[in-house]
Amino acid sequence: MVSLEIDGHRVEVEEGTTILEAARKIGIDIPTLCYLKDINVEGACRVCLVEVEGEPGLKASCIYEIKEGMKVKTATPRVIKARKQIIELLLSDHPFDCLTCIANQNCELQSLAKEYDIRGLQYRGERRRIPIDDLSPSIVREPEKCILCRRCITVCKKVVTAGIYDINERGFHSFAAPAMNDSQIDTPCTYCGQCILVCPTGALHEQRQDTEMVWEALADPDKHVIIQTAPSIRATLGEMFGMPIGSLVTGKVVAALKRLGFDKVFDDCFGADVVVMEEGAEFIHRLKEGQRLPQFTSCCPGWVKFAENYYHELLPHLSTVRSPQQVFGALSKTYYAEQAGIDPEKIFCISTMPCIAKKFEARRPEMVVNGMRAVDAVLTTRELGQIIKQAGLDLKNLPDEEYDEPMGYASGAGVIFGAGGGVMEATLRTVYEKLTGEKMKPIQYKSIRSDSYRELEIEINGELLRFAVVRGLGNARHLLDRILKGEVEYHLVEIMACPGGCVGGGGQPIYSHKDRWYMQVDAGNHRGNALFKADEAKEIHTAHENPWIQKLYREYLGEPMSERSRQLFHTTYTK
Ligand code: HC1
Ligand code: SF4
Repeated sequence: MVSLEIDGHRVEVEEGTTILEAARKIGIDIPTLCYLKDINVEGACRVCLVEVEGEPGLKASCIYEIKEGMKVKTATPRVIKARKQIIELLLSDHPFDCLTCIANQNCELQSLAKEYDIRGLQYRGERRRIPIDDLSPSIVREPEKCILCRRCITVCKKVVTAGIYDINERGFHSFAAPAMNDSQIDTPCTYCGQCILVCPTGALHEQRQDTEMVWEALADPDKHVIIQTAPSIRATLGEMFGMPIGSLVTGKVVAALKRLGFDKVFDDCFGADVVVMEEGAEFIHRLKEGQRLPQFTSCCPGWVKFAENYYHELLPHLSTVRSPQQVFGALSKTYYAEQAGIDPEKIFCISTMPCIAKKFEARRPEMVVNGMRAVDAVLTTRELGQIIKQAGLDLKNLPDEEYDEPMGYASGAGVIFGAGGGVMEATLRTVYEKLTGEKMKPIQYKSIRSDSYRELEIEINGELLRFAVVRGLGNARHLLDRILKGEVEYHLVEIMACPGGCVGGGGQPIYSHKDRWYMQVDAGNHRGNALFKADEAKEIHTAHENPWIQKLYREYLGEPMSERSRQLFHTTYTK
């Protein structure tokens, strides 16, 4: 251990700790616009300057390691003046459209300008002029708002392992972007949105065109507007209204959507239950035939795109079942239209998702059903929160209301899809019972819950089956490489692109916190636990026991993987 003094307080920390981390241990939060613990330790923004006794100049505390007996001052007139100067310099090359910026009131640069009482700009002059890239269905880049913190670069490189961004140009003209400043659509970006979660300003955000489409659809008397809510929304939307992380707001979300005027409010977890039926049947079929194993789950569009970009040879191993979002969309324009006696062309199906890649998925040509888009518009959790606010509704004070029939009741299995290991767990509950005739024990399926990587071995009918769950595309790459080298063998693998699963998705509420990504991962655990609690509160925990799913198969689909199911729900990826 090393002992030092920070602002007159003694502190003992491990060797190799930086001043910034040591200060945090005693409750001193040195400002930074670039630091992300273990991920982005670059000293790029220089806002974290401090004075070290006996050392010349000021030191960037996020990269400066402590030494025995060191005396640090984190808030002296010299330090404050230097930090102010750095913030002013950053502002001098910033577009200054704060009032209309997507990050307004959730921007770390704006917060620091306020904290440091910056009232005017001494440095005015030339500004960088770089066009916005808004060509992708999922992500928008506004490079003039880039403050060169490098967080997006390192998260994409180290956590996602896609390496989309780097610094373009030199000196004053620099900004973070794909090589040659290509549009995001011309890169192997997976649209996971993890870079959005760490961007300290409004330089990266989701494509917002769907919000307008939703308002227009709601106002159109010729449209029958229905909405499906993703599993994780119920565990995260409350945060947009000041509720604690992990608040479960299922009934309040329904109440808000009904007040907004949606003709029907349905649960995407119903779609997830259908996916369990189809994917479970597909797995049992592959297991019997010994074909295309391991089977990979395919409900995460970020992972599907990652596989298309980097693991082409594994595409035949992906489950052919579309995601719950798309399965639900397909049912809305066929089964529901038929049941409700509505022309499917008049149905406008909206989904609300914690994910920006879902916007891309909904627009994929593979997702068309009977010549129609299955899902017409996709709102992120953030966009949904905003729409609810625009309608003057305060979510936390709304009563709890119930989803509509016939696609509003889901089993607990459908609900846990949004949590770490949830898709695997939901599938195993049904597959195990179908193969053995017995219920799987909670102790068995709970062991697969994870925010990064977990394995499970179970003997089923005398055969040892191996399962793996992996969250985060960097972790996925590691596992896939091991599978390809023959170092590990599995029968079924769940991959979700975001750390913690959908609860950590790129469309979830963003914290204006100085270490955003870690905050988000932590939040992910609380949110995931809320979904597991929601499962516990349900009477039915398996998709095949959901009476509404039984009715759907009895009256409309026949069996899982029937001809109709295949036509509506199954696809292949060939890119
Ligand atoms: Fe997910 Fe899914 S769980 S992918 O994380 O399979 O986005 O919440 O909606 O489609 O159900 C996301 C969440 C979501 C789908 C389901
Ligand atoms: Fe990288 Fe994901 Fe951002 Fe694309 S969306 S640039 S893959 S972090």
